[in-house]
Amino acid sequence: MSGEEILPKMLDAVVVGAGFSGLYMLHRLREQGLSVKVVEAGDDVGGTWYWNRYPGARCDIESMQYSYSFSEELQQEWKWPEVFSCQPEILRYINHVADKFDLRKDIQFGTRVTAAIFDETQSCWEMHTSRGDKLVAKFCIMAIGCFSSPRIPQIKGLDRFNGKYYQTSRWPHENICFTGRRVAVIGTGSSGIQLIPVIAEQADHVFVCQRTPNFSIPAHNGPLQPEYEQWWKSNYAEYRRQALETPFAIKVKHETSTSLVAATPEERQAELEKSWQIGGLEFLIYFHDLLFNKESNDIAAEFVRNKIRETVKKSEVADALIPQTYPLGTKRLCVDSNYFQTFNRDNVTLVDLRNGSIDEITPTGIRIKEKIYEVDDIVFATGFDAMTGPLLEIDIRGRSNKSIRDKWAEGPRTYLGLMIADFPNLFIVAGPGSPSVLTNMTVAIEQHVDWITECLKYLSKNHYHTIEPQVEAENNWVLHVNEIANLTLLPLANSWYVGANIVGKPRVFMPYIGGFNLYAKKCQDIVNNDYEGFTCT
Ligand code: N01
Repeated sequence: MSGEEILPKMLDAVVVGAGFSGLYMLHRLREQGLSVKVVEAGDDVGGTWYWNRYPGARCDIESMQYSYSFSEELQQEWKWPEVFSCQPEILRYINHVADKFDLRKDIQFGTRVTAAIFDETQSCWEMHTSRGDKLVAKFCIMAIGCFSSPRIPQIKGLDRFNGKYYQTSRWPHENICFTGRRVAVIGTGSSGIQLIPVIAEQADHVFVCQRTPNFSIPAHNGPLQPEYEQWWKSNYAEYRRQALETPFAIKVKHETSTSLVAATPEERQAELEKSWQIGGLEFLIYFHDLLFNKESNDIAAEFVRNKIRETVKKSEVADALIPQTYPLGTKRLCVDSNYFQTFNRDNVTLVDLRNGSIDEITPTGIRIKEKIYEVDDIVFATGFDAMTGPLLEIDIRGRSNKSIRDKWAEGPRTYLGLMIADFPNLFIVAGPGSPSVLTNMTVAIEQHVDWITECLKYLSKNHYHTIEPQVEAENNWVLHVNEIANLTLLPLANSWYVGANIVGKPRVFMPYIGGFNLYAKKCQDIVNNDYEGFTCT
């Protein structure tokens, strides 16, 4: 034995993650004839939809839009049973895609990338995994999602709890039955708001531990009507194209030019009611200025507060459920099925943590000051270290061994949310600085994956080995992302958008709120200008 290390075969690309982004990235790169390997932490495809199996989990974008558009055959053949699909249906769809395009053979499951180091001498990325493997590739594409770094709060005593505890984003694969059990749910974000009504139907009693009340709009979900499905399928490409021209990458049912501020009280009420009946996230889009104009936002927020007052029978419970401290939509707007109605059930108790936070978990329950809530199970719906968390968990090192953790110590810095200066040939899908989480994710993902694919073609055609952003272009983009955010009401809330849910995380508005349509145009303009702001060597 010579003792010399045998390096693995150099691949064209390693893609990290086999969710919506990673699968489509693999498909596109294989089409180009590139050698690609996908490394996925889960034991199967699906990403977010693989992990988040909690009861009630569903998408808040209509499935006719929250789906791939790249294959006409796929979008014509697939049948969604409901308007807003539940997690098992979305996972069934993703599995179908993986099978249809024969994607699994290039995916290594049950493996986490722990480090990615750029080798300047070879201009390649060396990746290390939790299984001790080493992979080497010219390009590294992080398709690891924005919500793959879950958080459970450190509460004293959890290790001594005699019951069972669960986390929404690490839900067991077997069916969990809460019949006859007393359950505490901690957290009332999108996950908690979807989960609580379902658990309340089974459990003996549910204690909902709420730290900050949330605005939520009814989904009005139901079976997908054949006429509506046919309407989409009869002109799918055109409707998808129309979605691309909107700020949220969503084709909405209706919008109004009515200004809530200028309208009479009767007109306001009528328009708000119309918007409420459409429901879901479209409530935020129906009026054009809710995220910019505080007066307009106040009117819409008060309308939602009144809906909560009308729905929840006990006024003291309604008052505790009403958000008062931030504008509507500045924490991610929730979309629900019977959330506020659930508080009219005798087996549901709202525990308002503003009157005292959880001091301890005892062997039999949750203690807040002197009171112990005796429970059999605890469900943590306590969120994620969003957007940056998944990237910072990996030891990523670029030129001169520079660490992304050091580079992002004051907040994420990217050019277009796609690439990072000093980290050549490293791409991020839906990263911080891109519109991603503020849009229909599947559209944002396809736009990024297509951009990356075109970029690799360009490099190959021009015999370049590396591409990376120029520092000045990156600085200007970071500035632009912040300036645009500050024109809106969004930075006002203590949301995960600004990292406020993670102790010590720098307060920076992470996604790009300038609109998907403008963003996509900017990306294309940069390509048309010979990859302006990038250096290729
Ligand atoms: O997480 P969250 P999520 N003690 O961060 C509370 C997407 N998503 O998983 O607001 C007590 O929103 C925390 O309180 P506060 C979507 O983009 C989409 O629900 O920080 N409570 C909050 O109530 C979404 O926005 C879909 O004061 C504690 C909750 O836990 C994102 O994922 C479905 C606490 C966390 O809410 C994240 O949603 C699900 C503590 N120590 C998720 N720590 C759909 O498509 C935290 N909390 C529909």
